[in-house]
Amino acid sequence: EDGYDLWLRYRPLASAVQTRLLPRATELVVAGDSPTMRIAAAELERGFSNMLGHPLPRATAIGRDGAILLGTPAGSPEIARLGLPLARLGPEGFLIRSMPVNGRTTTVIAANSDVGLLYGAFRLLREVETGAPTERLDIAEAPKVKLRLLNHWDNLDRTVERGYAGFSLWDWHKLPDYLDPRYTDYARANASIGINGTVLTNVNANADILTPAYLEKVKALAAVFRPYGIRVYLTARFSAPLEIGGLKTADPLDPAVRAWWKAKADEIYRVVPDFGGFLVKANSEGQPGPQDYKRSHADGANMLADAVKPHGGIVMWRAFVYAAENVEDRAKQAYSEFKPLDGTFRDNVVVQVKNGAIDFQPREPFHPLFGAMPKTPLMMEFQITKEYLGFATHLAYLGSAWEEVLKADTYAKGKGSTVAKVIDGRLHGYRMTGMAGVANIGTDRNWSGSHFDQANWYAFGRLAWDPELSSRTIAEEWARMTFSTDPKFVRPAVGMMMASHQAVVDYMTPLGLHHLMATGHHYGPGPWVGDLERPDWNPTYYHRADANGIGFDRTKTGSDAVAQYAPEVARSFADPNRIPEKDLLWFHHLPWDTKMASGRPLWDELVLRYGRGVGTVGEMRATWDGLRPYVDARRFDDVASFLAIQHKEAAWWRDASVAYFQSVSGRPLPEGAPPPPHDLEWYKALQFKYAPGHH
Ligand code: BDP
Repeated sequence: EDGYDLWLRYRPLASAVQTRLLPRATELVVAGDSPTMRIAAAELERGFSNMLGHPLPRATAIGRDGAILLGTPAGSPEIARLGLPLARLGPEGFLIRSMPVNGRTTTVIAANSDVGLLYGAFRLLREVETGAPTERLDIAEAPKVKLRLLNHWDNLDRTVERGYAGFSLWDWHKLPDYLDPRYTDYARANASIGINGTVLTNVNANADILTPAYLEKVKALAAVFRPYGIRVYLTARFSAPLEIGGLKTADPLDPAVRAWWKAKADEIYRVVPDFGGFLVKANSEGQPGPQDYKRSHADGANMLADAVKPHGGIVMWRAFVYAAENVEDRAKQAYSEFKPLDGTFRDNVVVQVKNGAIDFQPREPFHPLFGAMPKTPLMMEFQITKEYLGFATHLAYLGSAWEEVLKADTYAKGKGSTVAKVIDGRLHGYRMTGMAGVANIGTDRNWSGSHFDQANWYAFGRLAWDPELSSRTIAEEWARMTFSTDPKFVRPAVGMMMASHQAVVDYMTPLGLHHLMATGHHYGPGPWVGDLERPDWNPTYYHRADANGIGFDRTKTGSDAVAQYAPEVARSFADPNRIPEKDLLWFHHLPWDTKMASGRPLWDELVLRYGRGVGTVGEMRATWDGLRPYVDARRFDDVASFLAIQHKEAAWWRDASVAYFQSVSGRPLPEGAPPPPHDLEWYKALQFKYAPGHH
């Protein structure tokens, strides 16, 4: 196996399980017809026949016990007669129920829409694939979040910004005439986890995507994705009116500019009638935006929102902004910029906020905007691709990292005001809800660059469907479907996954440190870097280590970023004795001899954490070695090789970081901590022309 099949492998079940399940899958009755229903039916046939080793015959009406019946009340009087409680399941929910129909035991999959049926079909297959019993099913589910989107940072030349899984899937040259079968497989995989939208292009946008020739290609992709319930979105380059429109300005209040975008939106919707809308990165890291014309982010977003509004489109406006001229702590800038704009956005604008205030660091406290914009829908942006987590070769399961953020309590409306409740809209009654994941997918045979990175794509979809799911449960589902349902495999594999994110945090940026990666490509350690043109690009800006101590003071005596959080949260973050140790140096600059919870001085603790991270990777390797009997040879070897790379690089991170911080602290290593094998200059001199993202 090469990993192409993802979690949809449908391998034959153990014969005892097959014998038990066969009477529950004797025939398939599809009540109605549509492209989406045909896909759902084909998936059930494929899944059941492969797993049961027996074809699932089609029938036009229920003729025997053990039928699977699929349909909507609107499309089938037979389903309507069952009087199932579908109303509260909305347009994308589904119900799976074991019940008698026409006197025959039947498994009914019902929904209000065809795409609900497709989700239901995938769900039933998951039950079977994970080894759950299917005799007495009664499952009713609806997604808690409306926009469940992948963001592809794919350039039109098919390179992928921060991509570690090959080139972009979108073959612009051969589109629209040649439709790579992979587009269908992509849509199928996404639909299986409930993803219902995809932004095809990089946030660092190219206006060419909005020209007629490209729109024809976009139309072809949209047609492939449509029956899978997936809509297409594009990034809008704010200066497009200049670049492809022949205008002299892109000022959002200029009537000619507004007319240009309106006409452009009309044109897009003529080509792709169910186009989802625009995602915009503006006035951030050199991208053009409304502030180039002294207008606000709301002015820019609202202009685009007005253009797509008549067609039912939306605008996702990113809050990832920080400016070179701005001397304010970078962690504070997005809040400072956006909080005052709360309530000034059109009703079809949603502001897309990264999980933390800096930039997808291995660990960040939740972004202070969550809970702070009750009148503006905020959607979550997670990064699935592992830009700051060792790229594809390091095993880091991100479900647990995302769960940590979603469970964080903003206290915006008192205790229990979790980020999950902001995102699913319950806290503020948002009219729009969403979660975006920066995709880790490319042309690599295994899609994600590594087998275990498939779990992050999977976990993203599952959390977008329900932000309160447990990351452990998700990991278990995934491991069962992707590798083996044998508990002797599942338990250790999931244990390894659940420990993996903390391990990376420990060997890269323990105790709340952040942004210590090497310049540009972010491959490997660079805590010593302090000479970049912008202060807030330098690791030294973030760790502030000197002979006395380390950490960024974001309390009142420092940048006071804590004040951007609700008072309860701010008080806890501001108090070095109350703040969780994992976030300590994010908010505090502390002397090296500060006593930690362990009783050790901060310096010793820091060095030990670095070592602990490396140690955990060693344990992961040992765990994986023990799983050889349960995994096919190719995937086993792939994972083992990557774990060996991770182990080597974890040690490199630890050694280089310890060498550097020791040069600053001037302290001896704690007992038992091995000295780095090379001196600091050796680590600093390393060059990586081959690192992905090297310019
Ligand atoms: C940073 C990436 C950069 C992205 C930026 C963004 O290094 O490539 O363009 O985020 O999210 O993490 O816009």
